[in-house]
Amino acid sequence: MSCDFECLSCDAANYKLMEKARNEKIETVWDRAEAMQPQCGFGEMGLCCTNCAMGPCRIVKVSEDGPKKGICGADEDTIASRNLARSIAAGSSAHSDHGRDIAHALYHAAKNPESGYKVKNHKKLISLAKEWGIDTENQDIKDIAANVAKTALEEFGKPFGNLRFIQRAPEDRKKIWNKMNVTPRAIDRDIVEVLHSTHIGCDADYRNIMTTAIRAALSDGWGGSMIGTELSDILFGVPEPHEIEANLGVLKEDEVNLVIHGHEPTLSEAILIAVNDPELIELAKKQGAEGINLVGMCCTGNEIAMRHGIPMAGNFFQQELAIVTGAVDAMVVDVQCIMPALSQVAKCYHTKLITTSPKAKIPGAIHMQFNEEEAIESAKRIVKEAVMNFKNRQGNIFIPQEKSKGFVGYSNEAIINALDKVTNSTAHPSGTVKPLADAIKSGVLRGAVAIVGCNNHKVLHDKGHVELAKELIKNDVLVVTTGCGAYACIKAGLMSKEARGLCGKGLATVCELVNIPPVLHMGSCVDISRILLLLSELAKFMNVDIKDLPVAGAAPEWMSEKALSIGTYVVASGVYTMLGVAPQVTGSDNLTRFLTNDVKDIYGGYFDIESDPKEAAKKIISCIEEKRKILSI
Ligand code: XCC
Ligand code: SF4
Repeated sequence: MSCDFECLSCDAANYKLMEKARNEKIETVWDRAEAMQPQCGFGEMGLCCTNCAMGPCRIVKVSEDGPKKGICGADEDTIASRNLARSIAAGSSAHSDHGRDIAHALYHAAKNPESGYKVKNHKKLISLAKEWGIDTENQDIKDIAANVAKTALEEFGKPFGNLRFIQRAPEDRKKIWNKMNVTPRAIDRDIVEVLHSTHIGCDADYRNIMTTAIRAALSDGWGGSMIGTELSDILFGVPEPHEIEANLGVLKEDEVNLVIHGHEPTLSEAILIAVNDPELIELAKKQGAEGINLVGMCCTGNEIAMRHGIPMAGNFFQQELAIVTGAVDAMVVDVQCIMPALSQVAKCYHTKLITTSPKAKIPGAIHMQFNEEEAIESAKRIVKEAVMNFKNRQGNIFIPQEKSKGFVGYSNEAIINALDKVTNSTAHPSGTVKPLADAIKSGVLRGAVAIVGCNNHKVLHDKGHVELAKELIKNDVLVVTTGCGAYACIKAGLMSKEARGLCGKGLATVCELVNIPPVLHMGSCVDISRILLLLSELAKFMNVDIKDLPVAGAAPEWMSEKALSIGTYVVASGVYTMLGVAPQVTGSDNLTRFLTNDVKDIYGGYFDIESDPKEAAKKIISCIEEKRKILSI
């Protein structure tokens, strides 16, 4: 590696492990990123097409010479927009398929006692059933749950009409979507349409390709992701604030360490029940361990942290390093963001990498199918595998000391509750966003920004998230966060109550009064649907559209197709969105201008690109102040 570890990550927990990896000749994501340089210029600009077997075709942009069209005649705009649209569709499909799995689990909870799942939040179930016109009078709770699950599943492929959750958006927003013909219809249909229209010889108009892509992205945010979040809350409970520990220091030398990594709470909730099984704990003790230590990684870690206070071990770029500690007895994974490299790393230690989903098998890993039909039983088999591996630990163990404390689990319900407690509830109907609106209107809070997304070697690990969050809270901007951004923030201490010391006066006062940290953990990346709903409620309350609110989105270290889908639905929902890494579209001037400029006039939101967190903060703050001016607040 050509530089010290400090220029690769700003998380000190990683340095000794990076050194350990180097000494033990373990290759990590940073080594592979270095070996990949220089990265392909055609790909970087979105100008390589492999959509048919006449290709690959690539457009030469950097010089006068070389082809300017693909063999079929597709130009740079067509090729770049088709590539982007397909990525958005893939991202939307990943989130939405997650939502579908939750809906299936809810159905099993209702109809199949063998599954072991139980509906936890009856209130939210009944309220959603009523919203969807499902009969709740004198109905058995299980029948209501089954009907809600079935109705949710129908959202994926219904032949007519639009998605139900669209009704939750402000009227002006719905009008824009209708006018632009992007109102999502059925989730699968909207995703399929992107694949169809980007097939060779179909849509060649970049603006129209983006229309189709935007519809598929909205199908994610206001469809698949929202179904995932709402039904997870019904099944597993609405998140509430918990104080937890985060970073690789949560691994324990004397306990069986089971890292759960991936996305879907259907698996992690079952694993959580299994690790508390007295027989398995006894078995762990027989193996010489003090107990079983369950910790989370990536979004699935967010899910069980915010519902159960389980420690968050690390984000996307720490998955290999967790194994390099030598103390992980099993890493259990389901879907998304699981590096195939893990099986190579695991081979060098005693760690068992256990895949559980038919959608994500990895050569070299052990596959133990997780069945929702008998969730708890299959989770117990997986946990047993981890427990029995404890005795195989080798001598080369190093667990870093670094861990931070912070509060996680700020669902919209939790945020509204926290605000309700301190404001005079006779002055406003309890359970509304009025206190939040008041704080924004009065200027005590200048606005709010969601910092979300992944890690990417193109940005120093965690720095994009942490520096941006610090700049914003210093300027009285409330930060909410999800995904791997949330890990970065909690590890840096920004979710502790002490972080108030880093805030401007207004935000510090609000945090003090409401007893919240200045950076609020709102969950996993499907939970960005919570943010959409909060914005929607706020806009309706203030009698404006989402685009008028002094808010912004930021994905300083994004890398996944899911992040592209998120960014697109957030922009199409009216929110200015700052990216720390440029998307692979810059080869098309028209498409780049469309995303960073033209969409503003249509949807109100638009993309901006800035990799320096301080500069990004300046731009975001000036956008927020501009909105305030227009609102005369
Ligand atoms: Fe994956 Fe969701 Fe990105 Fe983290 S933030 S790297 S998508 S785990 Ni969602
Ligand atoms: Fe080339 Fe056109 Fe085929 Fe793409 S679709 S590979 S541009 S011929």
